[in-house]
Amino acid sequence: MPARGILRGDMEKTLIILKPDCMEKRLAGVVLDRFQKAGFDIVAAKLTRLAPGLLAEHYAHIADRPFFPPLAQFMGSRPVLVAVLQGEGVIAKVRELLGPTDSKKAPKGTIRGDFGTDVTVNVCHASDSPESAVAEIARFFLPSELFA
Ligand code: 3AN
Repeated sequence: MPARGILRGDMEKTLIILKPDCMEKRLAGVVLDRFQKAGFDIVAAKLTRLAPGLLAEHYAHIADRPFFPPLAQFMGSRPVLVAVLQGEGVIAKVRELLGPTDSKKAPKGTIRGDFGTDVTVNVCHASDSPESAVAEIARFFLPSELFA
């Protein structure tokens, strides 16, 4: 077992959002279990309802796309579980466990392939690069809220 606490504070981290469909279907435990079974630790977590301003910031890279308004409406439709996962290679591995953005194209055995509906209703968001992980974690958590 690796050392805990401040010794692991510089280990790779990613931000995940268990989306409204995941919460409505009561799949939070199942999805988190897959990440934990892959060897990753939960180092921060909270339940929150995403406000329009926060969604505009989080989805700034797609804010001009026609699918943004329905996506923002969906993401703000009920409280979501936002968490930070930590572990070696966590950013890429979590994306691999999720499968492709479009749940219909996601293979069985991936989280979206098993539980997702389509490209919008796709269970879980995860950071796609080290840069976005840093920005997204800072968007949702204070440094003091990370038990890294
Ligand atoms: P990902 O979350 O897999 O990194 P992004 O960042 O390209 O995907 O898109 C952000 C979110 O926007 C996706 N999770 C998905 O819910 C939604 N989205 C992406 N592309 C489409 C699309 N063509 N139609 C509808 N929703 C989309």
